[in-house]
Amino acid sequence: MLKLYHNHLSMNSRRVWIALLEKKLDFDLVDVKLDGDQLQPEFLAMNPFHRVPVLVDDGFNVVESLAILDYLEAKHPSPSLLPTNPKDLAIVRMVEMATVNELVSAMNPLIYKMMGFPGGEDLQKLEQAKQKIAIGLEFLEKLLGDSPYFGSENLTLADIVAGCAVPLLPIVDFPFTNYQKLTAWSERLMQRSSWQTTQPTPELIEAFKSRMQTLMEQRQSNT
Ligand SMILES: N[C@@H](CCC(=O)N[C@@H](CS)C(=O)NCC(=O)O)C(=O)O
Repeated sequence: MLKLYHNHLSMNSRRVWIALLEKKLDFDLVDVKLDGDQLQPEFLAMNPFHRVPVLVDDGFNVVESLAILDYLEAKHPSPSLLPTNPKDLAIVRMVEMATVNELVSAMNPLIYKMMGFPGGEDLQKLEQAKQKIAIGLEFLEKLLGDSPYFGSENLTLADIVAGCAVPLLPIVDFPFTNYQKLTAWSERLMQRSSWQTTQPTPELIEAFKSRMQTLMEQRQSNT
């Protein structure tokens, strides 16, 4: 049986969880509490970088969410989440990488502001982040074009990766309704049971915020 070590609030874990559901695979979910479980020797033996997700398949450990998605696709090719046409495949890879390397990193200052972290009110950083997010969204909107999903008539890995980040933007005070194609695409994803099942609840988000705030206060009082 496949085993996914994950955390319900981790966008990286959620990608894999959604892929497992979309492929209708049987798997066990193991919740990893990120205030220490990930530093335990048993977990470090699976992932020395102490991060979720980790997929364990019959004693074989796979770390790094994008590598796990590729592993699942290669091992369980049906239903396919990757197009074969070179241009469409390039679109999928561009969306995956631009989401991870550009968009998600640009979202961090907005997340810090939402969490009330020290430095989270740095207006210059926030403005730069917003500009970078806007560039990312324009890039994605163009790549989506008139297709229902990135590079395909059906769901792809690109939709899963971007679909775990873009729909969170309104939560960090970046509504994207002026990107009409992305808005319709995001609504399409939200209708899928895989997105509904894996959506973090508002209670979980609130609990996370207050845990992070306590941690920041503790850090400040120790300095
Ligand atoms: N590049 C990794 C990033 C994974 C990652 O950053 N996971 C975070 C949660 S979203 C984590 O486990 N953090 C705990 C830690 O760093 O100790 C991937 O895509 O799997």
